[in-house]
Amino acid sequence: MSSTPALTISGLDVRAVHVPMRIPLQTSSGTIAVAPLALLDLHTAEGVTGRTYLFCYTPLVLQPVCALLRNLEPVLRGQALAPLAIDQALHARFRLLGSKGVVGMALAGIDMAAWDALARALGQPLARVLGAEVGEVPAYNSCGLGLIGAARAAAEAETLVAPGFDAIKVRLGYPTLVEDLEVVRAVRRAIGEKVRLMSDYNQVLSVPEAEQRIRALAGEGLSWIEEPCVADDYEGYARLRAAATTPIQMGENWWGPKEMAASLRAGASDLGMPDAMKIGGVSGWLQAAALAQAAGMPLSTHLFPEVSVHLMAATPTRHWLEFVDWASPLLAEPMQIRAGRARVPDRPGTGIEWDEAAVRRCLVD
Ligand code: SMN
Ligand code: MG
Repeated sequence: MSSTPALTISGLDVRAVHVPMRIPLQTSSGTIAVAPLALLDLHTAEGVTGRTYLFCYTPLVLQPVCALLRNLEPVLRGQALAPLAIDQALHARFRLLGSKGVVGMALAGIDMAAWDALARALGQPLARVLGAEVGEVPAYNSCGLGLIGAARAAAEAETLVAPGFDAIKVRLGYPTLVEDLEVVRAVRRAIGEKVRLMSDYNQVLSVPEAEQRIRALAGEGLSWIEEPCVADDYEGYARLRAAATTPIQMGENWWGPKEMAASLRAGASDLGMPDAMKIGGVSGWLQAAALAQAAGMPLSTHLFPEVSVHLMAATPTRHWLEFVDWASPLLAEPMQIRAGRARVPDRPGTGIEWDEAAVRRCLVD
């Protein structure tokens, strides 16, 4: 029997890029027109390189994330490529400071790159290494559809379903309930009854406001109402959920599986959608998937579709993959969605390869 040699980490290259977004996203906390991404290349002495990117939300955080990752390179060099062990050791190293925010982002990036390298070394798609089948998962188009008013939202919604999506997400949280309703109805008219429509408030309402708006939206056929209120008010969410008939969705702001567990204990939401980065990379996701399975909670993904498609395949309660094309301009083989479904790429690792010429054009550091 042949065995694959153990791998040893030999270095970490980190690059900062600003990627212009095809459709800028106006949210209730500002417009995102450029995706500030940290690109990671985790090298091994055996010649296998693991890759991933981190979405840093704002250019203000991109350099600190890259600086921390570069500071961690000497810690990683010489370590055996065992993602779970590395993840445990790095979290232990930051126990006194804590590992949310910038620290959590950096550790998740290392974890995702390490799992990619491991899967590449095994010559298998990450999903298969996680024990899953390499198949398809349902995906909704989450590009654009920010707070742009009813007329523009309706027109944009048509362009979002045109490539063959049968589900999209509209951002809400206009100054008034009347405007929220106008936008939902205009988008629904534009896409027809068959297309599923998710909605996202990005935490902008108070609990009493949310109660009122969720009640008013009850007849609009929304697949879910996401993050109506500040994300850590689990008790407030539990009250909303008890009164709501539309499923309440949250999870992109669970920093690690323990926060998810607390949210589940509080009964804060019907549905969950951890973010591959904030939940703690592949290692964190595996815990999240187990929590969701035990709780019987449908789990969707947040951003990072290239990695998340593998994670979804390995999630027993898989629900929807969130598709955004923000990293696509940098990828040699950007993700393709056909008939509303994302395929797990049948390539070793996650399948992320840089288009180096495109990366050079977007470099800021
Ligand atoms: C979102 C996520 C990241 C940046 C802007 C908006 C949104 C989503 O909450 O879930 O897509
Ligand atoms: Mg959201």
